[in-house]
Amino acid sequence: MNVEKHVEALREQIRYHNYRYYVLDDPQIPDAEYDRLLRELQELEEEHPELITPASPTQRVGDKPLDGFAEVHHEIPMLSLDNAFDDEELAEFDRRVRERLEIDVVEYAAEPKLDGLAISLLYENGILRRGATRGDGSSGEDVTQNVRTIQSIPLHLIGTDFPERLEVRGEVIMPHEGFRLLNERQVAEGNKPFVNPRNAAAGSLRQLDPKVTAQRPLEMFCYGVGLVENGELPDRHSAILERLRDWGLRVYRGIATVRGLNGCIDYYKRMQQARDALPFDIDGVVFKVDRIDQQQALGFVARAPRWAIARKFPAQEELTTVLDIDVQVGRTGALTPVARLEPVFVGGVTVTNATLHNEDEIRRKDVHIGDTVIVRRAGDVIPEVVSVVKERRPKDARPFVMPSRCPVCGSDIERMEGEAVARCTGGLFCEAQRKEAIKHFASRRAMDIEGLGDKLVEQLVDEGLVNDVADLYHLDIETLYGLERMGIKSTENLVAALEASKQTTLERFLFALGIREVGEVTARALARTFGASSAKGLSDHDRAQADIDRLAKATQEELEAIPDIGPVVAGHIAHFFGQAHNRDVIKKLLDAGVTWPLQEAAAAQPLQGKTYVLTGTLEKLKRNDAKARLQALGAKVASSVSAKTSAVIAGKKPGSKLAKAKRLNVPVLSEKEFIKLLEQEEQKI
Ligand code: 5U1
Repeated sequence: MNVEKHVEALREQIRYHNYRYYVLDDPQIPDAEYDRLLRELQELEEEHPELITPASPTQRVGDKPLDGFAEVHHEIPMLSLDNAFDDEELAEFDRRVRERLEIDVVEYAAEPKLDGLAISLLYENGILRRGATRGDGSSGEDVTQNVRTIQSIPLHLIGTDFPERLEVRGEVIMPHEGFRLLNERQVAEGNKPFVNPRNAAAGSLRQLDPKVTAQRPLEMFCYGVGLVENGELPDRHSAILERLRDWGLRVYRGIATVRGLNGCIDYYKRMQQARDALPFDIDGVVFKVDRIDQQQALGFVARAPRWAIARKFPAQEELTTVLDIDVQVGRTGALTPVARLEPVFVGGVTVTNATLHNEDEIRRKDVHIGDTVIVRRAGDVIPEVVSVVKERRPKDARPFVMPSRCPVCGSDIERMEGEAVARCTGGLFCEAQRKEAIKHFASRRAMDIEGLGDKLVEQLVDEGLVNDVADLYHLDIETLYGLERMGIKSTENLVAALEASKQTTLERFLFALGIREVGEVTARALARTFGASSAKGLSDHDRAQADIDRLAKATQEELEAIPDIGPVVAGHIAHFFGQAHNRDVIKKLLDAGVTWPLQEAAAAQPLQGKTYVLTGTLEKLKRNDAKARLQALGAKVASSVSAKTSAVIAGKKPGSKLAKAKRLNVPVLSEKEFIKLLEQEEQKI
């Protein structure tokens, strides 16, 4: 094959794999193979620069920053959408459509309404020529250089049956995870974080330097067409979207066609439920009359079509005022400033408090008592203050001052260097910490004491009936019956739940103790190491005590040898068991009958907490077998290399992962070394 043909064949393959990855969400080849194709193309283009075309997949990022954005006139205006804020308004819309079309039932295409930035893409003969913002609907800004950097936007459509000129419209968004990482980077580099993913997406697309945009995790979903010249499109909106997908454009998977108002309401409910699990923000759903001839018959009013409507979700952000700022003390003594708010309906509930996280966050957001703020409540996430509307700050607004003593127990407050969190030093002397420790102990993933809710814990501590977690096991019917909301049935149930919780597992027990930074994963690793010491001839009680004693005596070094445990966590564990009162409480718990079964160590997983990445071809092992053996040893197998990767296993013809591993100083194992590791670790189980 001559070079030109080879270059074109490579581009076609890359285009196809982009399509599999971004549009179908179903990659056909591993990342390493894709990287190899791209590298091969890059090398050929370096050798033959005359073959480079703007639509080549290597040419996404232009090298010259712009002085400004040129204006783009939209030949077909980019309309906006009318909104329906409740089912009645939606019913009104459906009634108007039916009356105008003189039909009984309308078929609608139903789509999520993505919360991003509307963009128009112009393709000429299948090649991306121009990307533009919506602007005021009749003219926007030319952001071609920037949209070209978005991987889910094809530079070249797939196939041949597309119109000669085709304008595709859709939304550019930033997914949550990318937004979180971007903001972490912004803060680390001393820049202001973005308020929400939409602002981040808009800010990223309006960068004059495309290299900056290329670093931003933007994605595009298409929802319609504008200009169409010399080419046929299907006669239904839903089929047009299918066609766009065939040409390599990304269209949201969950688009449906529904019948009539009831179909619309069902779809709305489904998307509302799905909303919190989606990886990006949506602020409603859009219903469009599906038949294009019916759309044409309906036409437009002012700036919106008569054939479409956005049914909006309840807002997740609202304005309200900060009445005061209190400080809450958590289980580990962490002090969290909480804004007491003028009640506001947001995200479907009335919100009266919002977390301000810590002192630095208050400074960064510059929140004063009396300020008007934007409050956000998304899904089940704790409401938070997003930002302050500075223009509305009243003259008598007061800055927040962090107390120098714990507001609950009066102990000193300390803030370690490099930590954002201030802590009460009172430990279990502090009533707030005690209450939180008991709530955590009883919680579902810890000792799972059903019926011991937060309110009851507070009552038990307030009335002096429970001082530490071990006191819970001395509660009886006489003590509990008659407390607030404790009738005979709930009392009996709670006593039974307390009894049942005594049979637990070592990992639950260790998690329940609430040792700082010992979450479930660390607790499991500790249980695997220290569970079921030498059990011969010991009673359940003594064996449990022996497990604890072994853990309590573990040196910092022994602890750090456990996967997932570093010096800081090892220090917290040693500190916890170094405190006599903690050892006393554990003894009281075991004396009360808390115990766990013996078999825990049987399932030891020596590579727990480790992550491996496989690259290249293994000669002796099948890749799936290698993966399964690693997983059986407790290791994770990841598809990309990061600084946290424990090692990269490099077979023959390794891909770019090997280079990345070297760059990040991640250990690299040959197949031989890898097999040795497997055999060595498998002997341990
Ligand atoms: N999903 C979707 N979002 N969205 C926004 N479809 C859609 N259509 C729009 C807009 C502004 O406008 C057309 C109906 C004109």
